[in-house]
Amino acid sequence: MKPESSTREITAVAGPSLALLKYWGKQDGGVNLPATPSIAVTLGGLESRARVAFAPEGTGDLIVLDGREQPAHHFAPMLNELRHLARDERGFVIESSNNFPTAAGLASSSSGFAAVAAAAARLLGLPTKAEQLSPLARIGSGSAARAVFGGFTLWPAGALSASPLHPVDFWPELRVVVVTVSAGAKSISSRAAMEATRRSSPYYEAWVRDAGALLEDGIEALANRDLEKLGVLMRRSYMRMFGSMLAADEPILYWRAGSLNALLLCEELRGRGVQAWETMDAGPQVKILTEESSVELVLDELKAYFPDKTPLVAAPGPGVRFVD
Ligand code: 2P0
Repeated sequence: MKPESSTREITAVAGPSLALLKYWGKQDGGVNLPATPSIAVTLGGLESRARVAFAPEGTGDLIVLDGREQPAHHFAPMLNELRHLARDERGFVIESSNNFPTAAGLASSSSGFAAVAAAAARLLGLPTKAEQLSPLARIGSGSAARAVFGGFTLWPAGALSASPLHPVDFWPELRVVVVTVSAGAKSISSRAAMEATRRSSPYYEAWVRDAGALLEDGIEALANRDLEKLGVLMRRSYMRMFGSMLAADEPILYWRAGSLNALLLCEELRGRGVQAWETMDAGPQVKILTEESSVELVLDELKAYFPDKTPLVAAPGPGVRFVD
């Protein structure tokens, strides 16, 4: 026991990691080892905030997210690893909140686990550089391995950690317009959906093979800040990811009618020469990559389809950080 630190609490903040090329499926032989390589951008303005303190002596972990108690076993693998590294058996009281919809396909688990990993590591006196947090955050949720870094990241297939590709100010004109088609929680968790795809989709192996083949071109398009080339690759990645899910038994369908409307709008905008390249994750939301100069136009056009919605506009954001 370290009684001197028992009243301390640490707060960390992280933004969600939006995959440009997707992680979908896990390799055997470890926790959340990705079957596919992914590249991603960490979003600014969308935030998960985690406040972590030690639990009263003799009590276990208590985790509350947006006011609701969470099943402790979701967090146990990561928190146990942190305790093991610090040789400290105390439980944690964790209060976490998001300033955007939780569990609806906005990658809240990436930012949430990144923030919890950072705050708990600091509370335990462990090192808290992003590269040290990445393999720990991964144990909580795969995409959190990327969310600890700001800017643009790479997470190779089978890797324990993600790594930074480009810093937050690498592409200042890039914007991500987030259309919240439906704010309810998703029907199936991404973890269960990934496993069902691996287990039952006849297209899973093809998906994994092809995802690897997209990587080199994706890294190059990003290095050149070539939104058109990157956009083409992003579409291949997410469409093929969903192709593998649709072929699962039972089929997995995260899309809603509004998702398709947003996709068709992007197609139409590109036909008019506007750089508007959409991607989707494990939920109905649509994220549109565009340039700052086209944001107003994209928002105006979206109004016709989504008159009662105000899309969020995010830019590349910083990695996990501590607040007083
Ligand atoms: C990604 N997604 O690359 C992909 C694309 C959703 C679609 O990572 O089981 O919450 O915790 O490792 O990271 C969402 O899945 O899954 C995700 P686990 P995670 O961002």
